[in-house]
Amino acid sequence: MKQPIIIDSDPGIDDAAAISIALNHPNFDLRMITTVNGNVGIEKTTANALKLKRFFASKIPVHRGSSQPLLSEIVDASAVHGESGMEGYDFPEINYNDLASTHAVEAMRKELIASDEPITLIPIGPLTNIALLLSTYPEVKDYIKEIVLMGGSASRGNVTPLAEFNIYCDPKAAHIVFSSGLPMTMVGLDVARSSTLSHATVNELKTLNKTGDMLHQLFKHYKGDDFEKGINVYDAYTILYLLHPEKFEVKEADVQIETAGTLTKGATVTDFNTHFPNCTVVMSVETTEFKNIFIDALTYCK
Ligand SMILES: [Ca+2]
Repeated sequence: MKQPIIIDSDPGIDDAAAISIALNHPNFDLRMITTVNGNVGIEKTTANALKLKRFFASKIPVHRGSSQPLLSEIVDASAVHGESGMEGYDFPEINYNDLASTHAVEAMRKELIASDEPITLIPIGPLTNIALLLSTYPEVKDYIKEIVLMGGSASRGNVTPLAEFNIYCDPKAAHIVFSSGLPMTMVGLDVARSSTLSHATVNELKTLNKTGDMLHQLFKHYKGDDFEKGINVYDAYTILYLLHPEKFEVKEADVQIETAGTLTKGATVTDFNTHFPNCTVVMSVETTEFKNIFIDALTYCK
């Protein structure tokens, strides 16, 4: 049975990998892509989502969302993803007629309450849109199956010693989402670090299909990792976890967000000894298994 999902994203090179699979894999019923300020500003992340929509000639609606975090200052990651946020591939020209007119938060609310079955939300950027959705329309919680997000870390961070980028960008939003009481799965740096895609695997993508070629060119411009040593396709782990949860090691934990710390802002404080877990933390996946499920998922793309 197809899993109904909504992707909330700030594309983003690794977002492009996640979206490619979500748009094309027969196990998913992707209802919409919503965009958020994150890796780059909202105009660019929205343009990048529209580039992917064009690339796949997809009918899935793209809705623009929040242009800044709830309270914190904007931080971006153009140093990692390039000036446009998805540097390295010559995408077809976008057409703003492809952009849906409704705001992301309104569109998610409408889709959720009209859905016959609960929908899984997959945030792969800062959690601003999801926090606004849950605080503005708490009644939508009844229509959300679970939230499977890319963000956080049970150990070290990447943007600061203790904070991962998506959570660091909007810690207040993350706090709202993690305290929502909804079933949560944190797909963070722990699992991404457990199974880096090797340089050889990334090179295999080149000849896999058109999508593999597109991703290979984007990955070459990804400055977050050393391309020669291999890369982490962070956001794609959410989608691959939903396809093959049995391949991943998980642990239950209580995860709280540090919103006020001066050195620790955005840390996901993860307690595995709690009797009151609020979150499933995805810890690891075996490297060869991960490579196989990633490549297999991409074979459904053009
Ligand atoms: Ca992202």
